[in-house]
Amino acid sequence: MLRYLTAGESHGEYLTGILEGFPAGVKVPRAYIAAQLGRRRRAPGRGARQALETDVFEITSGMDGETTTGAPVTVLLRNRGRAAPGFSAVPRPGHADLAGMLKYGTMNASLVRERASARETAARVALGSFALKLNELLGVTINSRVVGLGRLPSIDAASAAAELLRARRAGDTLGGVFEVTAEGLPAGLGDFTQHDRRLGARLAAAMLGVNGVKGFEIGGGFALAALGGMEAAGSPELSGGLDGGMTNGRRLTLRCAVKPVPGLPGGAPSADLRTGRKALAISRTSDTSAVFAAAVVAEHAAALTLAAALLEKFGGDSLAEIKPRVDEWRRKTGKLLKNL
Ligand code: EPS
Repeated sequence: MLRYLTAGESHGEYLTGILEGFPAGVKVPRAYIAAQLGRRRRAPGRGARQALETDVFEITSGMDGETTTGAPVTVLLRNRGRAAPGFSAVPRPGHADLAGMLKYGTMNASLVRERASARETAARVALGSFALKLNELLGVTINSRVVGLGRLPSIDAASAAAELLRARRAGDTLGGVFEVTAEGLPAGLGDFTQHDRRLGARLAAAMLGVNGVKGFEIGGGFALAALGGMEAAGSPELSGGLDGGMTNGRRLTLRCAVKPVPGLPGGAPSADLRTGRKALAISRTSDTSAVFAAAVVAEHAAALTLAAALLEKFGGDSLAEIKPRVDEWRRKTGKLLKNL
């Protein structure tokens, strides 16, 4: 079973990630992990904190040089923006602050925001880069792209940059929509025989686990609801690569809606929970939009879920054991799929 955990606070000493159940014999160059972390960190829409963080990391277990050994992999990312959590009894609306304060019985919103912060996603990307590499070596190509920003239903680099600049100047933030796709997935990953084995459900959990994601769809998604069965049957790609909770050999397409960053640079009306007096919740959040970074995080989160599903289907403790099984399965199922 492939599983992973992260730990660490946004402005704490380290972010830590542990990946367990990952096969031996997978070469994951340090430069590859660094490149993935860079994609997340340098995504458009980011604020001043990203100029400070370099996401320098260390791998302290589970690798022989640049190749995995099968033992748990530990990644440590040292934060450059380190600081004691401080104290604030004023929750920022739209963030985890209020619910987290109630839940953990604290008057200090800083204790909540330190862990709820999307800084944690750096650790997820570091671990996800192992999964992305495994997918790649098994012939599965995973990609992500932002398809909508704020009110712009489609974007290119120039229009996105202009919209981000406009929002930043106006003291506003933006949401957006991103897409994650996977090509080359063998058919039959996931399972229809139990609700929690459905790959769509597992991918939904991974996507909705990405900070700020509020909407999720597979293939035709919400638009499918308006189609007749006859119409839908003519476009099998609307299934988004999944039927009955299993991959069907087609391209996997997932879409997610990301909310605008709720912390506004100008502050938001709130209250001091100790006194009950009205107060302005000042946000240190300096990102104009999280959607570009979230797309990269989601790509890695999807890679982890797909790697888990591949390992469940094909088993094996090393890449040398797994790869021939995947190739053989592709040959066998490919012949049948060709007839359709
Ligand atoms: C975040 C707030 C900002 C972001 C941070 C996530 O940090 P700060 O409070 O220091 O301005 O930059 O994201 C990261 C540091 C990162 O590496 O993604 C938040 O509140 O979620």
